Amino acid sequence: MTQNECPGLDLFPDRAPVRKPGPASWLLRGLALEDEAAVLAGLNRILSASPLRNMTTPNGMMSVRTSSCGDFGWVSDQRGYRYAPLDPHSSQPWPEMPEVFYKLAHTAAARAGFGDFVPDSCLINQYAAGSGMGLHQDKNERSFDQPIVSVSLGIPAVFLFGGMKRTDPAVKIPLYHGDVMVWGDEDRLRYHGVMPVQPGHHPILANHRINLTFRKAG
Ligand code: MD6
Ligand code: FE
Repeated sequence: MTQNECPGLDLFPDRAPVRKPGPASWLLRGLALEDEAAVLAGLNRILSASPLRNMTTPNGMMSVRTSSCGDFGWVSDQRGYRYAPLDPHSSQPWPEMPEVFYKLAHTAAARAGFGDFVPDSCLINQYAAGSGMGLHQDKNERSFDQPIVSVSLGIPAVFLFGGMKRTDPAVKIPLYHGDVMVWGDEDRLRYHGVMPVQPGHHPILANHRINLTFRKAG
């Protein structure tokens, strides 16, 4: 059925189950809700082993707090960004990626046409009201053949999805608890960012937004 045969479909375009903000970009609304309890349990387990912390970048302190799981964690300091096999706080390997995280990332990628996504890194970002992330490209990974899978939990945020140049216009995509974004192929190096998060309350994650970003880093 086309949208014309089903006019109700575009009444709430914001809440449509699937949106395509680019030729190889997908927004899968609520996909993470299918395994919500297991995902939140996995998150708690990771954060008790590798707690959230404010990392520094060459431009100063980040407003989001971060941790990681999987074979590689995303780390940043005055020297810049990179993937590292050990948590610099504990000098231990990052917590193992929970099976439910892996399954969610793999399923999301497959729905977006990336059938062989094998993430080895999951970055966890925690946003409080006022935290955001400037427009940037994800280009620290060894190969750009694999997509990025980004899971939103907790209070909503507005995702900025731009073009291949920093100055290209960006579309604003509101992301809610359970939404999953996937981008790859010709969209893999698109600029993206997160607008400063508005104050809010979520029944489980209270006044925070959590973002899980899955990648094949190594
Ligand atoms: C987000 N994060 O937190 C999106 N990219 O919703 C990112 O896009 C990101 O946190 C590269 C490195 C770290 C990040
Ligand atoms: Fe990014």
